Amino acid sequence: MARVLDRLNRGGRRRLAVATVAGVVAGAVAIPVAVSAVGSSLGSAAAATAPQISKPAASKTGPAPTVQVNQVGYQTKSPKQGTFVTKSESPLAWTLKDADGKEVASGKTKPAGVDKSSGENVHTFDFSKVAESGKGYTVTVGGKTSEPFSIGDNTYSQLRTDSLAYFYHNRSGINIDANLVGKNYARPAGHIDGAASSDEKVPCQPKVCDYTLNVSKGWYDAGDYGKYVVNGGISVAQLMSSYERTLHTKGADSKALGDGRLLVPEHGNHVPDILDEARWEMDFLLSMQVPKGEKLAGMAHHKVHDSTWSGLPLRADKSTNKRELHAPSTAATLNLAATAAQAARLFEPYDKEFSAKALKAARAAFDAAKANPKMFADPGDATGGGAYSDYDVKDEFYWAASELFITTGDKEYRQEVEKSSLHNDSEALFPDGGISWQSVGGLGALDLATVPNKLGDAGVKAAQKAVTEAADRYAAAAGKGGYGVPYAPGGSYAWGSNGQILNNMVVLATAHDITGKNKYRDAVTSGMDYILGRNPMGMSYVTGYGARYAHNQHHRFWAHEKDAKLPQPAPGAVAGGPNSSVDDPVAQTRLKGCAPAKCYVDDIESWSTNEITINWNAPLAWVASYLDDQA
Ligand code: 9MR
Repeated sequence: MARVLDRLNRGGRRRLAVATVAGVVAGAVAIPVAVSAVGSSLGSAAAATAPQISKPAASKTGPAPTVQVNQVGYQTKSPKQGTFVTKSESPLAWTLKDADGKEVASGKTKPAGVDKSSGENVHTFDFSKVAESGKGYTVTVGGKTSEPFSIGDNTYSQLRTDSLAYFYHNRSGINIDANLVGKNYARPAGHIDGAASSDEKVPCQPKVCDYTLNVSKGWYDAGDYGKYVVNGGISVAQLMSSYERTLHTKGADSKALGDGRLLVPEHGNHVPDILDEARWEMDFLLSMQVPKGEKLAGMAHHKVHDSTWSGLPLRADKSTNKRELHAPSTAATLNLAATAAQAARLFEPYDKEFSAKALKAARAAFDAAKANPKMFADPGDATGGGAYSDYDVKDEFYWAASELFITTGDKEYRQEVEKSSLHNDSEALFPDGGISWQSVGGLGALDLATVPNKLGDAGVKAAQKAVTEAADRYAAAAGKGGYGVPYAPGGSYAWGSNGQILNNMVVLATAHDITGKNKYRDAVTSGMDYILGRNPMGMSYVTGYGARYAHNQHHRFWAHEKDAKLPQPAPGAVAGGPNSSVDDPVAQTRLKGCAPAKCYVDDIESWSTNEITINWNAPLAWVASYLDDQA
């Protein structure tokens, strides 16, 4: 295959991706959705459109409106719905006005009873019939008016770029360049050699190992400066999948993710920008593998972080905390196996050496995990960083085996996939609460269902059925309640509920890619409406998006609320959102007795409701990219 690639490299990049995808697994089944001629992902840097940095107006503050809409906007062809909080039990008149205050449409609300997630009586209204593009529309019901919103086809173009820029902003080990992000967001590299807190020669916690590793690069996890293989895994996988989707899905726009298009410093290297971003994390993940010759060679260290919790604000380069590697774990090792296997096939056209290195690491990791299937991270190991512990790694095994099988076609991995109790079990792969860093089996299933592989027609169809069954459940959840949200975790909202909802939207969107059925796309759209303002808080959870948006997220550098000289979170970062177990003191004081979808406070100290992380922004970016493709 190397020869084929050499030829294609010379022969022209347009055909490269097509040949490579077919070439990775000789004789792979073509997935029914993969009907597009794969577009060039490689628009030359010169021809590409440079990324635009958005400069949002300040968020409105004060009481939220009771007429709740997607404050960013509705795509022309999508359903357009909103929610009104009212005590009234009978239908009320609503009017839609344009920016000049002229009535464009009107109708009657539909009483929906008490919405369980908010504990409030609500009505819904529907103005789907309006398809005229414009800005500054508002809806008025019962004397109350919504925030303004647009109708149009570029609703999600900027969000696609901004949500991916989140990852560059949060890179470790590199200067964040003012030429790319503007001077407010620029900062010196953190955790580089010479810094008091460096990731270039990190020892283990006492008694864990006697070597040091260079674990620089990667993304900081969240508001803290920890780097966790487990959470890095799902995040980088979703970035890679956002790109991989464009290779196999009709109408998906790979160019928007291509060279010169996103906020990364690697413009002009002929590698799609989204892969450049993923590579920054992959290099880190690979560096966490226990080196050859050591007893646990092939395993991956679970995490690296500060030995104590630091306060905030704190710019990464100013940290003086000691960094430590924590013991290897089976879950981290399988995260490495899965993502390195996926990287091997995606980077093959661009960097064969890296692709081969990744595949070798993935195979070694899988073997090591099989030899050490029960090395679990200690849930109590949460000083200076999160625990990310997980006692059930069946799903990690399934994900890793799936990715290795897709990339190599090897019988050994096929057997691992097929013998797993999770195989094609929709409810186990896709829990109602959503896939997450702790529940990753669905990542394998999504790829088996959409990336060409050797399962055979019946095998691929069964994988697709597991996806569409899950999507049916999520779509049904969206149809209930007053907010159209595809999330029904049984009465409570999880830590990072917005990330969970976005993950459900990834499954719905994939079901739409597979079947073309609009009901799935519509549930993705209404999920995004929830994220961007049609929710019980009446606000957008994405920084810089909507008239009234979350802007005080828990972050050590974007800590404007603590220090006016520091910036607010950059545009395109999604807050974790309502968390009904309110796990931090600020939330506990301010949110006593909150209904699940109202357990949220936009305060920098509310780390359990208002943090931002890579694993919530990754599905946001995936979904923004999908939705922008629908326009
Ligand atoms: O997202 C994680 C959530 O599922 C867990 O319940 C929670 C408590 O263990 O931790 C969350 O992850 C945090 C991590 O531990 C440290 N970095 C910030 C993460 C987001 O809040």
